[in-house]
Amino acid sequence: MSVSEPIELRSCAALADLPKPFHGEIAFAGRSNVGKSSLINALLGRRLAPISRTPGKTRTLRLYLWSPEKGAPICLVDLPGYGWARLPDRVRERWHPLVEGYLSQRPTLRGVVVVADLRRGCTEMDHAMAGWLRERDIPAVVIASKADKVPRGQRAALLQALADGTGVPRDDIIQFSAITGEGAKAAGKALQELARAASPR
Ligand SMILES: Nc1nc2c(ncn2[C@@H]2O[C@H](COP(=O)(O)OP(=O)(O)OP(=O)(O)O)[C@@H](O)[C@H]2O)c(=O)[nH]1
Ligand SMILES: [Mg+2]
Repeated sequence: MSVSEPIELRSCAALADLPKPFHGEIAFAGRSNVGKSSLINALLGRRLAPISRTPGKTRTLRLYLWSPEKGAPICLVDLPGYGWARLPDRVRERWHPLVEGYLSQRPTLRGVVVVADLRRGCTEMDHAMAGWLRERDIPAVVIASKADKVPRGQRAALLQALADGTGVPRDDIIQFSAITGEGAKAAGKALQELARAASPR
C-alpha cells in the first residue's frame, strides 16, 4: 500500500488505546446515524468507516489517515454518536468519558466537525456540543448532512436554525450529501483549513 492510501489506523475503546500523537487530528461529532462515518468515507474516497442504518454503529474512537491531494496528512477521528436511545446504559455510559476525555486531552486535536442532519435544523444536542466546544476554545466546523433529502427551496430556514443554534455563521455551514457528493470538496477544504490552525492546547 502506498503512503497516499487512506489507512485505518486504529479502533480505540479506551483512551489508553490511542496511538502516540503524531498527525494533526480532526474529530467528527454528532447524533448517532447523522452520517459521520459516511462523510469520512466520502473524504477518504473509500468505504473504510463502517456505516449502518441502525444508530450506534460506531462505538469506539476510529482513526483514519487522510492524505489530501495537497498538504499534510490529517488523522480523521470517527467518534461514537451521541444519543443512543436504544442502547443499553452500560454502552451509553462509556461515551462520556471516552469522547470527553479525547476532546479535552488530545494534544494533536486541531478541531471538531459537528455533523448535523439538515432536515432537523439544530437539535438540543448539536447546540450543547457547539457550546461545549466553544467553552474549551476548540475550533468547530458545522456540516449539515443528508442535504439530498431537503429540496433547495426549504434549506434556508433550516440552515439559519443551525447557525443560530451552533453560533456558526450560516455561510460557513457546509451542506453535504454522501449520496450526491454535494459539498464534499468544500468539506475537504474546510478540514484542511482547520488542520492548519494551531492546536487549541
Ligand atoms: N440520504 C442520505 N443518507 C445518508 C447520508 N449520509 C449517511 N446516510 C445514511 O444514514 C445512515 C447512517 O449513516 P452513518 O454514516 O453510519 O452515520 P453515523 O453518524 O456514523 O452513525 P453512528 O456510527 O451510529 O453514530 C446510513 O444508512 C447511511 O447510508 C446522506 O448524505 N444522505
Ligand atoms: Mg458511524
